Amino acid sequence: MRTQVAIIGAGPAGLLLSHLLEAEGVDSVVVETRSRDYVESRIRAGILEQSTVDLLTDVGLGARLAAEGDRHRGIYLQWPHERQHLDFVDLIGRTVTVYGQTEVQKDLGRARDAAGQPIHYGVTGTALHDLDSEHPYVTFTDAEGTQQRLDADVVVGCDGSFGPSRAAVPEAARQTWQRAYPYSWLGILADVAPSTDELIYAWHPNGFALHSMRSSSVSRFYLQVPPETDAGMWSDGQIWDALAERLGHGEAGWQLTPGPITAKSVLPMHSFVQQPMRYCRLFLAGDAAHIVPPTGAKGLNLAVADVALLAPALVALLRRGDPGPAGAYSATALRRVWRCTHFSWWMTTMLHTGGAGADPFEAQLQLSQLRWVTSSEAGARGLAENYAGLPIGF
Ligand code: FAS
Ligand code: PHB
Repeated sequence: MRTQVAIIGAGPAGLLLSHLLEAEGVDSVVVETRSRDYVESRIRAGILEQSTVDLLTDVGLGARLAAEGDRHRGIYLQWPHERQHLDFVDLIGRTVTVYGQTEVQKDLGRARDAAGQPIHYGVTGTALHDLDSEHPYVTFTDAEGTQQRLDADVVVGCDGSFGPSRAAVPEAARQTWQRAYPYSWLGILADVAPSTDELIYAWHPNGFALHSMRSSSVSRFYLQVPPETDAGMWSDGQIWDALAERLGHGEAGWQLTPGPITAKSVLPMHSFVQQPMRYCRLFLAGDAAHIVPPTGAKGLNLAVADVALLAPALVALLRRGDPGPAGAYSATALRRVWRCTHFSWWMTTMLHTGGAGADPFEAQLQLSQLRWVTSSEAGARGLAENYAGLPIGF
């Protein structure tokens, strides 16, 4: 097989990249190790920044998003006896939208079907070759067990944190940074109407909690848990008790409504950045190049921002023979990557407590930061700009 762009990974980065390239007459082939059902059903991100919503809308992927997405003006930050709302519209004139990554994935899949996009699901043994030549190629075994070779002009690694693309960059040519946080998130999905109109990020001495949602009848929650936690260690009753305790803020009249839990999973919290995001004919986008803790709701949005930058760069390279934008891709993308990495670290360290071994000094610093962010317009605007306001070209 031959194509202009070989894309490894059919997550949001890979499928959106193929969509953006095709709109500019550049063809691609996508190879994906999982099944389509798996990719479209795994529960991940839930919040789209306005720049993500605007981009998806501009490229014809906004119909269901407009009909089913839930636009929010802001978020609540909370600590015992205090719940404060940050209104992003008042602060910076931008909003965020609740629309699950599963739905983004389905919209992308349908759009790629309509375009006749070749996507090979269920592949194994993906390997990248001759990336430092003018004729790179990818080999893999397809779902029927046949060895395949895909020749391309460029290869884009959109294969997330466990794919082969990161390591395809020679060690001497890459630099990585990582930080493991001393806690994880226990994420649950529940068939119950949210007990809040907008997301609640709650600091609590016993651990952080987040009340998010997926629709008017499905809620999404996260609990800070020790890093080695297994989802099976928590009964439904223990989960609801911990959520009620940490999300309750002592104000009369508010209470958390429990309901049937339909999914539980533990998400480790860590940061990872690999640079450069280009090596010869290989480009990296999305989680393949960077991972952020989800406290700042950045993961999916950062993947979108990467491909929104990479697609025009590849069009310039492959359609107009202009290597400039592709040459600038890594440095430009990394500016936003590090901004989002810092913001995700800032939100994470502000809101996660030390649990049993908590450092009382650290707790006072966190509470002081929360009081400042929710009482100072300058502080609140800083959070709003990072959470909802970074333009695509940042
Ligand atoms: P993805 O990981 O989505 O896609 C990569 C694709 O490459 C996958 O489909 C994978 O199967 C495929 N692949 C891997 N190896 C391959 C190979 N050898 N050959 C072919 N294909 C291969 N972000 C948030 O903002 N909020 C959240 O709450 C949140 N929760 C998350 C929970 C989990 C369990 C995980 C892992 C991530 C979560 N994220 C969250 C981050 C997540 O949303 C990512 O940022 C987003 O999926 C990034 O998209 P991609 O870069 O496309 O990577
Ligand atoms: C989610 O709804 O999955 C979600 C929302 C906000 C976050 C992280 C996850 O910061």
